[in-house]
Amino acid sequence: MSTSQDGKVTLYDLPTKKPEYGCWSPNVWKTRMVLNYKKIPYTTTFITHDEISPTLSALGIPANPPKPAGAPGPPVSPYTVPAIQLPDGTAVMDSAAIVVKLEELYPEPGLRLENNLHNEINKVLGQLMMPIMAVCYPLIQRNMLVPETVPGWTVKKEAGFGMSIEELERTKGGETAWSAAKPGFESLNRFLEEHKEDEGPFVCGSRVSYVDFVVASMAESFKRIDVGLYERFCENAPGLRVVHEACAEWLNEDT
Ligand SMILES: N[C@@H](CCC(=O)N[C@@H](CS)C(=O)NCC(=O)O)C(=O)O
Repeated sequence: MSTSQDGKVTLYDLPTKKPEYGCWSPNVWKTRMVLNYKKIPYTTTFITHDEISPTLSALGIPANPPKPAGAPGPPVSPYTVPAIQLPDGTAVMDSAAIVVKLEELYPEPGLRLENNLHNEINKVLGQLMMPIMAVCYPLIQRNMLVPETVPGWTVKKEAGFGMSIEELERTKGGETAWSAAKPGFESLNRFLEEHKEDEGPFVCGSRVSYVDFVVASMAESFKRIDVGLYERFCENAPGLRVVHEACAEWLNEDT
């Protein structure tokens, strides 16, 4: 196992063709926000979709188990970002596993994982994102992906959706998607209200916890993918903008 020469964590992230941005993936933002918040020294290695499997398997990371047959959503890839390599050479994949590891190794400042709200909100966001994928995926394909990765990404996603990205957008995107997402937004709005301990801007009020990073990562990612997408989300869930803006200081470092 190779160890880091400089004592820094390595974060594996996805590049984008938008020159003004580094990180844009919501899942990678979750990890990056933890690193930024805890002020853990790190460097980023950007790897394209095609490079994810060879790079992460070479670090000794076991592959993700396949998604159970019939489970909703797109297929799970064997290797995904974020992944990190710690200074001692240990590598960890998956934002949920990474935050547990980083909280254990770098406990202060803490992220209140014991409140479990990050797991609860994942159910809410899962419901919300199901219809919105028909809006997001075409935008990701057009606006974000590095051109040489578009064909491979498209084949994989189209196999998951059982139709072309164009057909997905035409039949399930636009207003159809936003109408279908209404119950999801209602759940999100309820969630963003019901855990407040005081008037503060975070999910729990004035004290930040990891659930805020899950919310802010999604918002930041949408903003980078398409500002109209971000604004529409914030119109439907005004509390999203409040959490996102309250987390701004941990969204500064994106490369
Ligand atoms: N549960 C995982 C999901 C990670 C995930 O889906 N990452 C995407 C980027 S946002 C990815 O690596 N996709 C690569 C692929 O599908 O080939 C996490 O949060 O770490």
